Amino acid sequence: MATENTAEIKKTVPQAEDFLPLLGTDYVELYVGNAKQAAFYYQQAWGFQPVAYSGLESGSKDRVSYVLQQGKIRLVLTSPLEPGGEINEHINKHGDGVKVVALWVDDARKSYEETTKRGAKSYMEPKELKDENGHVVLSGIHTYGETVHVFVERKNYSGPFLPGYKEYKPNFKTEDVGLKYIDHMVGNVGWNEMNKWCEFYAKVMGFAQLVSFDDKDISTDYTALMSKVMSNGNGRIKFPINEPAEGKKKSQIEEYIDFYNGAGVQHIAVATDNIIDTVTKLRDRGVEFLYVPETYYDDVLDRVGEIDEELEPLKELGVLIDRDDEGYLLQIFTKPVLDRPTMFFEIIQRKGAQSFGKGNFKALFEAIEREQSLRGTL
Ligand code: TYF
Ligand code: FE
Repeated sequence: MATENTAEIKKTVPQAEDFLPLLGTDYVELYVGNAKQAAFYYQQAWGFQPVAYSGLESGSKDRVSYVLQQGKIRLVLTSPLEPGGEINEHINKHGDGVKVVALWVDDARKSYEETTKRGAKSYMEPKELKDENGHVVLSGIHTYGETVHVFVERKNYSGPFLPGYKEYKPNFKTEDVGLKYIDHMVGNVGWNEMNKWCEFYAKVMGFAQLVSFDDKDISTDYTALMSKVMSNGNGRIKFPINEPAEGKKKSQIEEYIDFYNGAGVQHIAVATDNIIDTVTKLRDRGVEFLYVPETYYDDVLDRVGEIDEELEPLKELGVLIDRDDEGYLLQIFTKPVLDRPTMFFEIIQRKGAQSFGKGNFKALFEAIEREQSLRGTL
């Protein structure tokens, strides 16, 4: 599951050798209350394709998981089949949310050793799983909140997902919507914890901060937050980290932390190479996006200059545009995809730009503020 995005990474600290080479994001696993219906949602609304299943029929007595895929993006939706236990506790505390950000590696044993010896807290000691399709090695470490990273070594495996899973073939299919890979995944952490978690990614995982052209330190009239972007050595994995900041109004990050009951994954940014087509399809299938006032488009081209796309469809959909010294990007954000105002998605199309849309923060945060206001949480 490699990402395509291997842009040159500007680092604050030059690095000698990458002790944790990452091939890409392997999968993202959500713990949810009803995996069957979540799987239906991600297939019907988001165009993910069925890949694999583990549950009663495959010999799993205590949990069920559906594996879906679109482009290189693999989602795993897991629910408990019994009361009690780690999954129920996670759902009770956080609602539905991301438990595992799995990273594809060549050597899961070495990944575990290199990170735990640098201070990572163990989640799963290296273990080998086998079936008729070969074997995989998995290991895992804790990160912010109750989120974990699982290292997946699958070079000796040819099955649909992992041992224990069988092929999942429901008798309905949806067209995909052109999603290609995970561009970045953002973590919200508690007050004054951003630097601690950036240091974790630097020290324990060998990541470096992307240069500060995109640092966010937003504490004006609108949403107050701070953010830094950490990236691994080859640039395939990018993890912005946000913390709340004191502002005139309640930070959207604080709202998240309140409802999630702690740190966790805030948004998953998925890349497309035709944002107009992708967002049109998503919207037609019922995915809800943040509303941007039409006035945003009055002077946007003065700010970003010429773009390949027509402005009218971008305006109609509410797609935001930003430029940096390498090119431009198009991005749009969904409303939270859960009842709690916690996780949402970003759809992004990069046309050279490797930044995160700094020029859109004001418009974006004002749109989020309008939603917070409707919820009475501003
Ligand atoms: O990932 C990013 O940095 C952008 C912008 O709460 C952003 O998508 C930053 C903070 C936030 C929502 C979006
Ligand atoms: Fe983002």
